[in-house]
Formats: sequence, structure tokens, C-alpha cells
Amino acid sequence: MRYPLHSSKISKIKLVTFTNFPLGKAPAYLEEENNFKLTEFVAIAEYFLSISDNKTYIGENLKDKMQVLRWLSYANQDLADIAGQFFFVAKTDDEKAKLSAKMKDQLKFVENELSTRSFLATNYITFADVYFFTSYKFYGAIVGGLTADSYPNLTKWFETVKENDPIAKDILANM
Ligand SMILES: N[C@@H](CCC(=O)N[C@@H](CS)C(=O)NCC(=O)O)C(=O)O
Repeated sequence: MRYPLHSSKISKIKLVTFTNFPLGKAPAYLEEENNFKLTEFVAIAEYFLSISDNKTYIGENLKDKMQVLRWLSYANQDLADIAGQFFFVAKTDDEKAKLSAKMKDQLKFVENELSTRSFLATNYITFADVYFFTSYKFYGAIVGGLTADSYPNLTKWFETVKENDPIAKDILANM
């Protein structure tokens, strides 16, 4: 599949060994020709989006770009933190129930945001949607399912992204 991010620069990207990066965390990016090193998912994503051929994923103007960044940061910090605790830290049913309630609050916020527009950051699909999409099933598992009755905007958003975005389609097919 030809991803909409494709460009000659991006096709040179390769995974690196963690020995180049003292914290040993993923993702990590290294451009060997100029020893340019980057860690932090949001920074790496912004870099790839900035040099890609796709001019809408990153946001079409400054304000849209900041909305994309806002959603990437929110999903990668607030939501990822709850998910990480739920799947890897919580031991008891009580701990899990508290995290599930926290995630429900967050998803109700997202549900409400989607009452004003079709996509998370702007009125067109951006990388914020693609990133959120990748974790959607995990969020659903934490809250005991994302049904159209409880989350009509979110489930409609999921179907729309799945139908219209090639990366989302590919991710779902490989899950
Ligand atoms: N703040 C970093 C977090 C990176 C991170 O924690 N990555 C996880 C995998 S998703 C990891 O490498 N964990 C291994 C470890 O903590 O040793 C980012 O947003 O990229």
C-alpha cells in the first residue's frame, strides 16, 4: 500500500538500535548522514509529517497545525497514561475500575468535542485522527466497549476514518 505520507525522504527512514539512545525507549529516530537524533513520539511524528508529501495530515494552516499537535499530545500523554496504568500497573479490580472511570470521563469529553465537527482536530482528517484511531480498541477495552448508544459521535467518527483513511484501513486489517 502506498501511504499518503510517502516521500523520497521518508522512504529513507530506518529503525535504529536503542544503543544510540540512552533512555532506550521507542520510538527513536536517527538520521545517520547528519547524526540528527530525535526521541518523543510527538516530535518524531511532527518531523515526518513536516517532510512528507501530504500537506493536510499536519494541518493546513498554523491554527490547524496547533490543533493537531494538541490532540497528539493529549492522546500520547493523558490517554496513554491511563491506558498504561490499566494494562501494565493496576493489579486489583478496584484499581482497574477507577482507571476505567477515568477513561470514561476522557472519552465523554472526546464524544462532546465531536459534536461540533467530524474529526478531532479540524474539519478534515489529520494525523490526530489516525493516531487516536490506532488506540481506539484499547480505549474501548478499558471502558467495557464503545457502543453507538453511549458514544454516537465517537463510533461515527471511527467508521468515517476507517472508510476514508488508507493508513487507518491498513492498521485495522493488521490488528
Ligand atoms: N515520552 C515518550 C515515551 C516513550 C515510551 O515510554 N515508550 C515505551 C514503548 S511505548 C518504551 O519504550 N518503553 C520501554 C521502557 O520504558 O523501557 C514518547 O512519547 O515517545
